[in-house]
Amino acid sequence: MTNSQPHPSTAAHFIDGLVECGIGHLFCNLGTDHVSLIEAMAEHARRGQPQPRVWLCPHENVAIHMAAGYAAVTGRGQVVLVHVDAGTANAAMGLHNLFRSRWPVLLMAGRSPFTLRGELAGSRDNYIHFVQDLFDIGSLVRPYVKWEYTLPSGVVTKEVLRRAHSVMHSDPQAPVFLTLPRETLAESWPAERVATFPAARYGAVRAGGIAPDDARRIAERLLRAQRPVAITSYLGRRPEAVAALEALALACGVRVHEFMPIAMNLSRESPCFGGLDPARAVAGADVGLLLDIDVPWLPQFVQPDAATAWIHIDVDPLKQDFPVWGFATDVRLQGDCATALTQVLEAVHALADDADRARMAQRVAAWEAELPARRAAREAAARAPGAVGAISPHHLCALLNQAITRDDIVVNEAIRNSGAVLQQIVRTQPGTLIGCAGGGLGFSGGLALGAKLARPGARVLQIVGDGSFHFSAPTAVYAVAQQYALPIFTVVLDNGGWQAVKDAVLRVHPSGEAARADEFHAKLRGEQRRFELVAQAFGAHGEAVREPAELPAAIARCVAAVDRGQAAVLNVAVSPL
Ligand SMILES: Cc1ncc(C[n+]2csc(CCOP(=O)(O)OP(=O)(O)O)c2C)c(N)n1
Ligand SMILES: [Mg+2]
Repeated sequence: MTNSQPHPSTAAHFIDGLVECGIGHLFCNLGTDHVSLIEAMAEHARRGQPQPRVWLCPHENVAIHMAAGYAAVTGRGQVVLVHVDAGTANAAMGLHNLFRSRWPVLLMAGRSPFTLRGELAGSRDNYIHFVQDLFDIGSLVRPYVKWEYTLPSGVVTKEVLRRAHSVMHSDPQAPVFLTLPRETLAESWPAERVATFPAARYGAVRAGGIAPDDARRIAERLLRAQRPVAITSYLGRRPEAVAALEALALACGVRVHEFMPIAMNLSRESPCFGGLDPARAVAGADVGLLLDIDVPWLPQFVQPDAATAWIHIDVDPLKQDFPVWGFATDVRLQGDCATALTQVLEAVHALADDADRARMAQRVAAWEAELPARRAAREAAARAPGAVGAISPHHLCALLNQAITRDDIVVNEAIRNSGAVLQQIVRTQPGTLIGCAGGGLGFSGGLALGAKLARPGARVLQIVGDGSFHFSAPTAVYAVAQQYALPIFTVVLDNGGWQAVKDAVLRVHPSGEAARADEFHAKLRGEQRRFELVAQAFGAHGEAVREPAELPAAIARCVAAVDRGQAAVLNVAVSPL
């Protein structure tokens, strides 16, 4: 409320609406469109009124992924504020990642003023207001959101915010987009005209369980199966689902596999954990569970047995946002895996007899007996340290595994070295692995910052390819780490460029001209590749290692830096492409 305005501005109502939605953080990159919000925040602060905390992110790529990291760890949707079309365009790639990962984030952008001559407060007063006005700002992000809107009037501010919040939180979760015209934010409304919309009556719609008959039929099939398997990627986004999966796998002797996991779905120490190779999962399976997964295998390389019965339980089984999908299933059920698998387990308990229980226990015991050999194979893969300038990623990741605790969080953007990360850094606790289901590189810095903000007591280890590090807007990442004391530990796997691009060429043209010439246009090799200095420029501890023997001490120094509150970047020269 300013002297000239007897009532609070829409921007002030907007901040109150965010608080009513339980939004505690605003991940922001601001501009001329946000003037009334900035003013209202100052007024709120002066009056001691509650408002979300502002986290300034010098690049939108960081803001959008930081919000996503926080949402991934807490399960609570977050809000990002960016500048008109320019900020929206910068955030759009991140929005692709959030959409594919089903992370709930409300992206908001201001709109250029629509009045030119001072007709209303907030009217155009700057050159850029003419060039940043476009017909269809939503078109920049429409493929990546499930709801978009423009705030039409301050009087509905809280209704629109609640709607955005409830839609993004409803299953399957996804980002939403809201634009805020500058004059609308500036207009004032008496408090009694701006109604409140409580979650109790306007809140999200969550996926539930499955029909009891379906649960019973699945239980019967699992009890009859000789070789039941499950494949998942994102079931572990709900920690409760991890316990439900483990209990069902133990009760029914189900081998659980992952393909492209973006969460910790089952403890890697569980006897039921079957690894990351879908070819091994499908071979000989008689009953298969597809649980919260978008791509269970690559059909060009993996063909399941025709005789396998596939049961698909997923918060999003239709995959409506995939133009083609193409995985044949016999039973398709939409539901929350934590609830559905608990229902199936209860049916199993009701149906199983002593003979069933003994058979399952025997199957699990056989896997239990394989655990030492599995550990030995993992250690063997990590033993050879590699050479100077060509350090083995498995060796490095095994050392990192020793340096962190089971509750620390690993953010994986290791691309072609993801196998080493997933195999050597043994995750056993729900919520300790964050990957990204999208294909937009440069997500891990922001995700790591968001995870650190959400769980300050955990170390957050970001493992990122050199190419992906370039995409992550690293100066912005370490600027945020410094400004807000969010000490993340980044390990850059520098293999001299884009292994993924080289591998892609070789898959399609294995003995073509590019292979013969060894020219894949994938090498990034200037004379200096000092990723650690980028971070040092913004107050982080930075080290580079080319010599395998120097790794343990370097890792220890980085961990010590992180533990005293300073971000750290370890730039490791791994086997080059
Ligand atoms: C924003 C974006 N641009 C380009 C690509 C295409 N792309 C996929 S993987 C890759 C290389 C990644 O390099 P790096 O992070 O070093 O991992 P590596 O392949 O070396 O393991 C590129 C350029 C992409 N996925 N996203
Ligand atoms: Mg690389």
